[in-house]
Amino acid sequence: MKVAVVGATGMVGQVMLKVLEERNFPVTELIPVASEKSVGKTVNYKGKDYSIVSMQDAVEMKPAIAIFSAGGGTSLDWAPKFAEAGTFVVDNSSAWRMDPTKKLVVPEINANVVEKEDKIIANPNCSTIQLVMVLHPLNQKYDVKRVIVSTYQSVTGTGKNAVDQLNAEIKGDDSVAKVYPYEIFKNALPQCDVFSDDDYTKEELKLMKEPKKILGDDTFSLTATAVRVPVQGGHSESVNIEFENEFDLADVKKILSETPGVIVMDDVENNIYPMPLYSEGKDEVFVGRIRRDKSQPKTLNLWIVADNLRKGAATNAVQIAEYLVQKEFV
Ligand code: 11C
Repeated sequence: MKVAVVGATGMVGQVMLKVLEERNFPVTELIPVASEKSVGKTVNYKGKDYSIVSMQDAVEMKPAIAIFSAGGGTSLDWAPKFAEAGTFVVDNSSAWRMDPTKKLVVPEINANVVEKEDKIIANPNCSTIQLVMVLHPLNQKYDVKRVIVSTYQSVTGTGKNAVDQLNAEIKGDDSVAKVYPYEIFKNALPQCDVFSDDDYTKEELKLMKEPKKILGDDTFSLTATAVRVPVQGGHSESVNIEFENEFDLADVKKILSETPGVIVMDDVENNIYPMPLYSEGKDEVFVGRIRRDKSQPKTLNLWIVADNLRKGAATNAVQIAEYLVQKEFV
């Protein structure tokens, strides 16, 4: 089938191509799409070079699926044009996520909400995906009441220029343009993305809104502080979860260890816990440091880590595309 990857030269786009290849997605013709300045250049997919085409040309080629990772503005402008041409769009930007007419999907949790008529399907924010992969099974069993999440987000979440900033600062090179308002090396910035009028960052607002839509449950509350740290890849989250019901710690660990896509790494006697360095390149969500919050009843602390470019972006998007194939929507 014809598959377009929009934003094919970007960090997420490159991982999308890798994930499509690794998972042997049934691509018969790849249509890489990027900005005008990249048109005519090539990207390699399964050992073959494919020429990058413009948006308009890609729409006219009528791909079955277009996986977008090219920013919110591009998605707002172009996703409807692909959809009108009959293409299913899986969109990795924030453009459509909270639109009530669009589905926001983590396949392990709510793939069943997708219908054939849903031509534009939203992929959640990276820090949301790893959070809900753990929250969902626990919510089903113990009913989440309130979540407090603090993130430690890697620079790949910002993009290539941020990786360049970190690497330049590590080398003591001052010539590279700064993406962040401050140095990121040897630092921690309590700011991911820009601030909104209410003094929360956009990233925090995504974390506070998207989980309810994915879980189809607005009965719990959620608050977030998102922090950028000098880590190259892999987002980490310290999460405090209060439940409506009393829980059993061994059962919590059992539930999580039986959740597809989640790996429990929790053996503190042997210093075993998830870390971003070891999540890089992996598709699973890792959870550890699972323990009771001693300050109040029915409350749990845990630590979640995942590769933000894989399960947090490309892998989840490709899984949505796989669901469309599985349901024979394409
Ligand atoms: C970050 N989570 O780490 C962001 C990157 O809405 O898809 C992804 C932004 C998004 O800064």
